[in-house]
Amino acid sequence: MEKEIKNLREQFKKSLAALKTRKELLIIENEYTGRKGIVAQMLKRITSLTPEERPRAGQLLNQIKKEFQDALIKKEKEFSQEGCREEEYIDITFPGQNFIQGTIHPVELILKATEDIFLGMGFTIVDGPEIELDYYNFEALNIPKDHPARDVQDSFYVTPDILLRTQTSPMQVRTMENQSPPVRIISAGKCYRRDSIDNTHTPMFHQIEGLAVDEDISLADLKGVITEFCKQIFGKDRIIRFRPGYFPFVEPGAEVDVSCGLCHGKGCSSCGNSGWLEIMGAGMVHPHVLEMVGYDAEKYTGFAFGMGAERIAMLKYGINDIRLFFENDIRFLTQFK
Ligand code: 2U9
Repeated sequence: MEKEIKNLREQFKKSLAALKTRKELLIIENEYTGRKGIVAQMLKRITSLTPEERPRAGQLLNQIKKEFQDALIKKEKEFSQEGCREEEYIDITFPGQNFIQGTIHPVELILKATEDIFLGMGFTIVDGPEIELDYYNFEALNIPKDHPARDVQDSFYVTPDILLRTQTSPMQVRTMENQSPPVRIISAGKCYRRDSIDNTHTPMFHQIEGLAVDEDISLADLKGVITEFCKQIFGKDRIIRFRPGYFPFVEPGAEVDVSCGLCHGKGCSSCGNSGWLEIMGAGMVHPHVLEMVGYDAEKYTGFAFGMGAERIAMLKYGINDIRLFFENDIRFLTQFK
């Protein structure tokens, strides 16, 4: 075995001299002095030697292992002094690569924030189909076939009775059909209308609607709930006002404005000098809509409101073109966190 050890020393010297990278050094270290390396295997073979030969072989093998380890440490130090090219070894002290994390879409931020605000006021969230029956989208909301309100919600029809929902109200009707008052629900999601694209219209947009039906619900409840929503979304200093507005499913109906955050009602270029920004439509649920779902309209009253999520996002973040939400420009999208 003595001769074999001598040869091994020569072989190791050659390998060491040919070393160019730290990676190669690790391979050689493993090959010679590793747990399953050449020296370890030779040490195992000692048992096959005569008892006289064993002490000398053991001594030589331990000596050569120490020699190899010292030589490898020396080489490692040389590498450190020279400096290595990055791809040749892994520097575990080097900071890790940044993980690129996505951001939440601004419309989704508004949908989630709104749902949270109304959950906090005791509402529950309902969700439903985007492909709807004409009955739930129009008829049950006081918009029969010949009603002019259908013209302003030009729709994508799948069959004469089925369409892509133009508003999220159908889900509210479906919920009322399956549930007795009290009802406090928020329905939010995608809606579709055959609008020409411009800076405030896209054929798909997101709507958020709320509905509360119970005994003794009044316009004052609606005002309180909308005021709280506006303060949480736009800021504590905001106030709201109601202007009369017509929607077939509510009576009376109102357009709701929030005071301008820049001029606080005085009038500036961002609010068209009016001091107010229109944010939603609202009103007291039409008694006929309540009757259509089987509610006693003498006993129960309700309020409802509806808004475009994109419009709320545009007002909150100062965005002037709705198309930006759907162009997937990462420079735009990553600004919202
Ligand atoms: C039921 C009864 C009544 C929801 C309402 C509005 C007024 C409204 C528009 C705002 C901008 C739609 O996105 S938009 O184009 N909505 O003005 N929505 S009251 O009224 C309901 C809903 C459900 C059963």
